[in-house]
Amino acid sequence: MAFKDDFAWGVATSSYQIEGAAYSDGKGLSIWDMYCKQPNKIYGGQNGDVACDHYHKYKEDVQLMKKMGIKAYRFSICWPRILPNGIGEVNKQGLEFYSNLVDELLKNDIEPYVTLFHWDFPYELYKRGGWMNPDSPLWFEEYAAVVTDQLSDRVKYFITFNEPQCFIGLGHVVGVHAPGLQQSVADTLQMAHHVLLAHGRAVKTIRQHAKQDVKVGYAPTASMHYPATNGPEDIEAARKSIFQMPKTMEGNWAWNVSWWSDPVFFGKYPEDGVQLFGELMPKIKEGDMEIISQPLDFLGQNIYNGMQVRQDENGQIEFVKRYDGFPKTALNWPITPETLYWGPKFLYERYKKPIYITENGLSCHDVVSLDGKVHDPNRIDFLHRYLVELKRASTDGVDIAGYFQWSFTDNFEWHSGYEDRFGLVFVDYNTQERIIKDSGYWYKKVIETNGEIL
Ligand code: GCO
Repeated sequence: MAFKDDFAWGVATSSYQIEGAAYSDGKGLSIWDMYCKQPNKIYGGQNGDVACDHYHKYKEDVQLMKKMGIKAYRFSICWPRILPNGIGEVNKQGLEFYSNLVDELLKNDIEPYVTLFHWDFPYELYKRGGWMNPDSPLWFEEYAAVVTDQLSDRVKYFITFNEPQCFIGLGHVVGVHAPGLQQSVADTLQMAHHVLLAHGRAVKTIRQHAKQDVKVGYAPTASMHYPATNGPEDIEAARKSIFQMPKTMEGNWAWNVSWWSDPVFFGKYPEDGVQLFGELMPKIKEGDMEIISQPLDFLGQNIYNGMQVRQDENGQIEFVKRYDGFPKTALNWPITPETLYWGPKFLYERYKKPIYITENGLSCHDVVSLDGKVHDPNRIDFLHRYLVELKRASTDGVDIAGYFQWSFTDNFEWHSGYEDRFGLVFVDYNTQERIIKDSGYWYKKVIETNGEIL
């Protein structure tokens, strides 16, 4: 059997990208609220103030999911919506929103997967140094406890962090995401260490506070390279290329797998990274690595693309140049379905945990056609190709527990604003009307047949 009977066929979103209601019902500010106010940061000067207005339209949205046969919904919680200052006073109305959403999902047989952090960091805590502050792991622990107390009677699946590679790398190294800073390697390594500690503390807290047997995981990202041929040398080169650390500190050091996943699963930083960073290494206190490596139930991994790799004549890793006219998405991301075979395979070999693909998808230039429908054959073709590869991985014995398509609806794509459409559901931002795209109906068939039609 290719996919397990209880395979979690899902869709994913994140709070800032869909909720809107940025200033409603006692919500505090996040760094994304503030970042979007700065000139020339976001495409067209756009922001998430209204986004898909999911905060008000969540019931309608759950009905759309039901219509599409969705079995699992991965969403994130806006930390300052429930703790306006990040710690301390709890905003009841904010909690209620998520509680109602969970009820609505369960009523419609959709399993909620809650991500604690998908980048909308509380502005009040940012003013106190954000992830640079050694107290930040404790802040996150407090937040995790509030969420678990409120939701774990009904929610079984929790994910701590989404893509630390991005909110540290793009937010603090490259500076193209909130808070838009370019900080030193030493500082960002220290922040990363705090994020990892926050992760570990949250895992512990979720288990302590949970009202039922819960499953806890993590959702990093990075490129998933794949071999040029099935020869053992090329396969080994691809494997190495995924887990090696960058050779230099130039550019975005945070864009890698091992720095973020080895500490979590093995309780230690990867040796090549320790060598590379030398005296820039963060301060590691006694007991830190133990906190960071709390046992997890699963690895979530966001996979979009990767490079083709082979071993050259000298036995070195060589990234194969893409041919002219290589397939790409509307955002110019390469289309590399093989990443959904080799990525899970290599990750499973190394970390030995059940894997959820917590995100995978593409942006297309979707339009509403004369017939009132949204025809997106490119998305169907993309998803089909990728899912065939995932199926192959599953058939080959990789323990794959679920797949979440990014994204449920079109939404606020960070610095690209609303220019790029990632949804299975089209959103008209003037009217907030939703239209299920052809790909949404296609995905429904995939789900109904548990992937038989792939
Ligand atoms: C990410 C985030 C999502 C994005 C999606 C498309 O991977 O960057 O998790 O929030 O919207 O990946 O870029």
